[in-house]
This record gives sequence, structure tokens and C-alpha cells, in this order.
Amino acid sequence: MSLTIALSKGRILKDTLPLLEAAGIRLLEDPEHSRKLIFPTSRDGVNVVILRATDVPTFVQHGAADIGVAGKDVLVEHGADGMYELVDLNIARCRLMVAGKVGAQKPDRRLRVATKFINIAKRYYAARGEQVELIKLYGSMELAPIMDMADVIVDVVDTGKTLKENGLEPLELIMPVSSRLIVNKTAMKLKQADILPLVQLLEAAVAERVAS
Ligand code: PRT
Ligand code: MG
Repeated sequence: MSLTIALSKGRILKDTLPLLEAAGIRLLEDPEHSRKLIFPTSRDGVNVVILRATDVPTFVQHGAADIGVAGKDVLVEHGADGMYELVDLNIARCRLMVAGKVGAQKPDRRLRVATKFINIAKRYYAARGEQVELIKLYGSMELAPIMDMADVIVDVVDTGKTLKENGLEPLELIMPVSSRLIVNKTAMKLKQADILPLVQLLEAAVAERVAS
């Protein structure tokens, strides 16, 4: 078989590796301690590629990777064209939230919103009939309200510690987030015999993890 699985370093990798192992796929080398981008596994023909989290849907959409694991936040922001979202892996859970400076009042002018989730923020405020000014950032969103560049941020929150340590507080929940198994639509047709058993093993591993 020939199967390429796209993952990202950090929490998704850490939480996905045990699930893959339960499905009989073990990496031969630890990606956290390597500069390689393509990793062979214990299963002949199955390789894992390590990407930036936001690039995983792109590689799966274009079929460069057959399968991937990405946060729901990243998937909704990117759009689901060309792929199926097959399994909620229930890992890397967090919440996509609006956050702002502790105690800050809503301004009388247009709200300025800093985020890397431009599409999600656009839709969220449009659905509420609110006109906002969106400011695209790629990281350290927390700085925007502190430095008075924005009134609020849209970002993922886990423990809330990062917000707190920067004088910010969560204000509104946009959506709960967990990581999903995504599959390229064409790969699903052509490699069904390889992909379906893997999906079933992963589903079983997730169910077992949730139960324990
Ligand atoms: O780091 P890089 O810029 O490459 O990309 P990334 O930050 O999107 O990747 P990564 O690996 O950090 O996150 C991958 C996915 O993990 C995200 O798309 C989410 O679906 C999920 N996830 C789960 C999180 C968190 N929890 C999380 N806490 N992603 C980011 N964070 C950030 C949060 O924004 C805060 O800055 O981690 C920091 C700590 O969070 P607190 O609330 O626990 O302090
Ligand atoms: Mg990160």
C-alpha cells in the first residue's frame, strides 16, 4: 500500500501517535527530534509528513497527503473542499473564543478584531449583523489588545492561562474545537481498501481512549 499521512508537530503529533500505534502504525524515528519532514513507519508504504498545522488541510485537499489530522478551527477557516472529515479524534481539545482586556467596555466605534481566523471571524460577526474591522495576524494575538491595536482577539483557548497572564479574559464562545481525521476525496475512492480499515482502527482507538 502507499499512504501518506499529514500531521503537525506539537499537541496534534503527541496525541495522534498513540492512536496510530493502536492502528498498527509506528514511526521509526521521533519527529520532535529530527529535521526530516517525511517519516517512514513500521507499515510498508505508509509515510508521515510533518507540516505547519495550517498547511495540513491544503496538502490533503490537493492530494499530496491522502489523510491528515487537523484542528476543527483550522478546518473551518480553510474550508472542506476536496476532503471528507471522517473521525472526531477527540484530541487537542480547546475552544475558539473572542477575548479582550479584562473589564474593557465595548467601544462606540467599529470593533477592531485581531485574529489569524479571518474567515471564521468574518462569518461570526456577519451572522450577528455586526460591522467590524478585521486585522490579520499570524501569532501572538494576545499582544493586539494590550498594545491597543485591537479591541478583541479571536483565538483558541485551552486552560485560559495565556489570556490571564496577559491581562485578557474570554468573552464569547465561537465553537468547541477538537482534531479531526480528514481524507482526500479521490484517495478515498482509489485507496479505499487501505484507508477504510485504518479509519476503523482509529475509530476503535478513539472510543477506547474516551472510555478509559
Ligand atoms: O504553532 P503554529 O503557528 O505552527 O500553529 P498552531 O499554533 O496552529 O499549531 P499548534 O500545534 O499550536 O496547534 C494545533 C492545533 O491544536 C490548533 O489548531 C487547535 O486545534 C489545537 N489546540 C488545542 C490549540 C490549543 N489547544 C492551544 N491552547 N492550539 C493552540 N493553543 C494555544 C493558545 O492559543 C494559547 O496561545 O496555546 C496557548 C496556550 O493555551 P492556554 O489557554 O492553555 O494558555
Ligand atoms: Mg502554536
